[in-house]
Amino acid sequence: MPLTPEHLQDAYRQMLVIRKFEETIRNLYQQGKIRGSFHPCVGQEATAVGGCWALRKDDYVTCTYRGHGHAIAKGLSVRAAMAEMLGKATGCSKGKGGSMHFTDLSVGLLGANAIVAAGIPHAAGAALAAQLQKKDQVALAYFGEGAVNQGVYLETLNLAVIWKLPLILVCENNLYSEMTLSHETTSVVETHKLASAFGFESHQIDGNEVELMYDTVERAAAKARSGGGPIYVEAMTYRLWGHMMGDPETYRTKEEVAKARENEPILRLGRRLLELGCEDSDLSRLDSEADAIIVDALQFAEASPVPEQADAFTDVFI
Ligand SMILES: Cc1ncc(C[n+]2csc(CCOP(=O)(O)OP(=O)(O)O)c2C)c(N)n1
Repeated sequence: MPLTPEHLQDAYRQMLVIRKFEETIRNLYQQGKIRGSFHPCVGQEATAVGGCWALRKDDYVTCTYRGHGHAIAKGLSVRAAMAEMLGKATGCSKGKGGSMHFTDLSVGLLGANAIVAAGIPHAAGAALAAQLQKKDQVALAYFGEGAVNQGVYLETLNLAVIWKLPLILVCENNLYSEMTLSHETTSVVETHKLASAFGFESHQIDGNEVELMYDTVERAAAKARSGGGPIYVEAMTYRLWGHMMGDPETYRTKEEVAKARENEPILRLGRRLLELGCEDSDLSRLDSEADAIIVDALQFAEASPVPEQADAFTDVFI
C-alpha cells in the first residue's frame, strides 16, 4: 500500500529529525563536544525513511558508517542516538560505540559498520537464519556503490541467489566513493546491472523520492517474505555535505552541489505535500515538531552520565 498523505507528513517530520540530528552533531563537533569524526547522510534521508518504513519492526537492517538516518528510521530512539554521539552511558551502545556503531536489536537494527561492505554478509546471515527458522522476516543491507568492488559483496550476491534468501540489498549510489568519482574505480558503475547478472530482481530508482523508495522496498519485502528470493535496489542519490567532518571537498564544485540541492529529498517532499493540499503552516508545524524531538534528545543526552570506569571492558570483544 502506498504511503498515505498523513504518512507522508510523518515521513517529512522524520526526515527533518534526521537532518536536524546531523546539524546538531556538527555543532557539537565544532564545539569539541564530540570526539572522532562522523559521516553525514545529509541529502540521503529519503532512502533511509522510505526503505526502513517499508519494513516491519522485526525485520533486520544493517548499514554503514553513514548510518544515523537508517538507524533512526528503523526505530532507534533519538535520545539513545544523541547520547551515543556524546559518549554517554544511556547511548544505544552504552556510549562506547559512537557514530559508526549504532545498534538496537529491539528494533531489528543489527548495526552500523565502519568496514565497507561488511554489513552485506551480516544481513545475508540474518536472512539465512530467518529462512532456516521458518520465520517470515526479511533482512535489508544499506551500502554505498563503493562496496561493489569488495570480494565479500560478490560472494554474497552469488549465495543470496543460490539460497533464495529473503534479502534486500539497497545500494545508495551517491556517485562518490569517499572522495573519488565511482566511475573512475568501478567497471560496472550501474550496480543494478551487476546484480541482474547474478540473477537478482534488480531496480534502479530515484532514491530522493521517498514514496518511490517506500513502494519499491515494500514490494521487495513482500516478495522476499513469501520465498521469492533476493531483490536489489540501486537508489540514486547525492551526499550534500562532505564525506566526513573536515572533508575539504576539493573533488567537486560548489556549482555541482548547489544543483543537487534543488533535487534534495526534504525540499521535494515539502513540494509534494503542498501539491497534496498541505499549507505552508503545516510544514512549519512539522518542522517545529522535529525541532522539539531534537531539543529533547540533546537535553537527555547532556544530562546523562558518562559510562562507569569499571564498565570500560564490559561488552568489549578483542
Ligand atoms: C574495507 C574498507 N576499505 C576502505 C575503507 C575506507 N573507506 C571509508 S568510506 C570509503 C568509501 C566508500 O564509498 P561508498 O561505498 O560509495 O559509500 P559512501 O561513503 O559514498 O556512502 C572507503 C574506501 C573502509 N572503511 N573499509
